[in-house]
Amino acid sequence: MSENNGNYNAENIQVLEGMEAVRKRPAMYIGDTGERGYHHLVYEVVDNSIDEALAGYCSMIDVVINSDGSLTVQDNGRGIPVDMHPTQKRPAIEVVLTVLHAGGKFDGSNYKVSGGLHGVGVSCVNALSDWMKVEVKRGGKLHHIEFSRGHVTKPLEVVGECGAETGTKVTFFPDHTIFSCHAFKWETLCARLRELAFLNKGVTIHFRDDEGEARHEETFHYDGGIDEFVSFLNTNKKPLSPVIHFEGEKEGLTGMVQAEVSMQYTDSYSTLEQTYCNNIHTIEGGTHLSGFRGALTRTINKYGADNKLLKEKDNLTGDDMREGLTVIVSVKVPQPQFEGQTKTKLGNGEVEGIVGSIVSDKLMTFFEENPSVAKTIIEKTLLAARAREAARAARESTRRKGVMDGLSLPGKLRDCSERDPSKTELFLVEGDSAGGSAQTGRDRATQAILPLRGKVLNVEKARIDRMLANAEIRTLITAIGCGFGEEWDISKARYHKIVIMTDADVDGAHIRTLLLTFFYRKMPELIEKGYVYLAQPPLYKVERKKKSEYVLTDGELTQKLLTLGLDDFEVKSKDGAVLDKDRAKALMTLLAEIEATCKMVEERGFNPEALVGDDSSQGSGASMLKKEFSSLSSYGYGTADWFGGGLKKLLDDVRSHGKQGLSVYRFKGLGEMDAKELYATTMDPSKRHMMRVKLNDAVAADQMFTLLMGDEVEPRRKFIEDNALNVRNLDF
Ligand code: 0RA
Repeated sequence: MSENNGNYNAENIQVLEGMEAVRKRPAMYIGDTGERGYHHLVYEVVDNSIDEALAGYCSMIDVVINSDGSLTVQDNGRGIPVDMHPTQKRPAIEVVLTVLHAGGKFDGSNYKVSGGLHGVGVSCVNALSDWMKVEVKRGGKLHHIEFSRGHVTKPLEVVGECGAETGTKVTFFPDHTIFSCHAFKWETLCARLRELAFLNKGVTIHFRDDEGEARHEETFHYDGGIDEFVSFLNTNKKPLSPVIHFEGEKEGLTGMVQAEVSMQYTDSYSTLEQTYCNNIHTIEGGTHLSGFRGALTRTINKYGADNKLLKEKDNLTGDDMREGLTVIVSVKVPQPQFEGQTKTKLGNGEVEGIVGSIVSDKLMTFFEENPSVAKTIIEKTLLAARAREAARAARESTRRKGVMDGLSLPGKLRDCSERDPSKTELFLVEGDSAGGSAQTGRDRATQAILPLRGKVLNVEKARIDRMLANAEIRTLITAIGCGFGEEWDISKARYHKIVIMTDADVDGAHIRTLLLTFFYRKMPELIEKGYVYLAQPPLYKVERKKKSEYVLTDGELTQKLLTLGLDDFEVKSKDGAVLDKDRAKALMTLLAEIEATCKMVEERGFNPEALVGDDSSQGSGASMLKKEFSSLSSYGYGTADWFGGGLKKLLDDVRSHGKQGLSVYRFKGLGEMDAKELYATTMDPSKRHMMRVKLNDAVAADQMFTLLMGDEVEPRRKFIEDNALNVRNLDF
């Protein structure tokens, strides 16, 4: 208890127990101690600043991943109170940061509408941080306090003046003995911070990464709020309506419920519905979503009937009416109830009616004022219904032939004998020749093979009826066993591993993307459940002294050649000092990177030497080269040593030395491997490498599939050009 100077009282003991409880059972407070929990710490802190913004006191939030791996959240809110807490006899800031659930405002007038998934408050973050430093600007003074693992290590003190400025700056370093994840991910935080900026219009969130190699920086500020969110989600889709916005508030059971909806129809065949309660993404939906869906169905039916655009026999379903729809529903509920498997389903019953009535009234008015848009939407809805009907009829007829229900499996499928799906794997193999090898080499008990011929249909551009008319797609649906559309049932999956096995070339990548598009759009639950995998066949076979070895990537091959090449080979720094093996290897790796970047820059029509020499040159190629050459300077070498040819020769010498007595063979496709080889390298569960397909960010995934597989050519061309720099190691 030394940190409390011995004078602890009953409250202090409670604090200690509270902080210890969080550290003993972290998962109970933040969900888990992996990647999710690690990032959750950030959301918990940011949410406090968002609360200040919602209360009207804060306009700017600054988030920085620091170079030491810690993270800072700074805002210009009122600042955490620093005066003495009336009963606890310690500064209020100490109470906020060390007492569970004391993060809220003390007077109780201001319910916490934001709040992370678990709403545990910043004191939990403190308990789970190796250290935390907090600075508060308030009352003209700059205050500072420090903690370690939830306990005060430097008591509150005034360290300066701040004039009229106010705000809070929290810096923390998560306790790595508690978490299995040890770094903040730019993409993960970016997605969440962008989302928060959309959901809380007018707030500026500035985000910077001072860690890693690439120093990213982004500012999120949207005066249009969720309307801009919808436009953002529909980038690269062709709109059929303007963005339609509804909002309103009504008294609920526990206080005022606010609801906001933005929606827009596009010509796409997919639907994107994202719902939020108190800024929390309710992935499993809930009463706000059902309220919206019900109102949409009622309104379209009524408007359609009243205006003779729909007839009784048209028999529209809600799915038909949501084809091509992108919608955000955001509600603020004083005491939200979260249900469902992942506690992301809103349960408060009264919210359904509140959202429903706001949408019904205002959507009807919109249709009446915009009859041509209403007509376009209803026509699309009718097309969706007809496609669904046609698909159903086709399904009926195939069912009679026993094709869709698994009774008769497709002829091309080489099934396994095991019937327990948790033990079985389905390999989707590109081409008949690889299919043959896979079929011969496989473990017949647990591994099934489905050879795919030619390109799979792009489902991004086809409605359900055309899709089901496609033989390859039908075969896939039957083999997987879960049915389709209205009949979908994940529990009928015949395999819990579905492995996409394609060649490591452009065609293979295309087929892989087509299959992923199909799974993501039409069977998303397979991806959510983690059933979809990508096989990782080796790129090279390396033989040396009659012993062969497989190499997975270009990077691995380079490393191998350099390691072998450095054997009895001396490398010196510019000043002539001989480098030890590790430093030599690091230098050679750097030279190989410089070589690759130069090559890429040249391929795009630039002169690498000129780019490096010109301080004003921008773009990713220039910045990569500049970074690489700045690393090179730690060996005493400069750009002249590379462009003069000296270092390039060194790299070539080491590589060719490494190649001596070595034969390197690059596989051109899976078909080149015989059955034994294919099994040993790519299919054998004890040796293979596979990648599980995960869905980290639904927004990014939707945009990526729209971009890569949709109609718009120009944005796709631009994407490929922009990203050409990132794929230099791939055979694109
Ligand atoms: C308690 C009370 C008040 C503000 C805050 C906490 C507060 C916490 C954090 C955490 C990060 N930024 C924050 N900003 C404010 C109300 C203060 C008042 O009434 O003046």
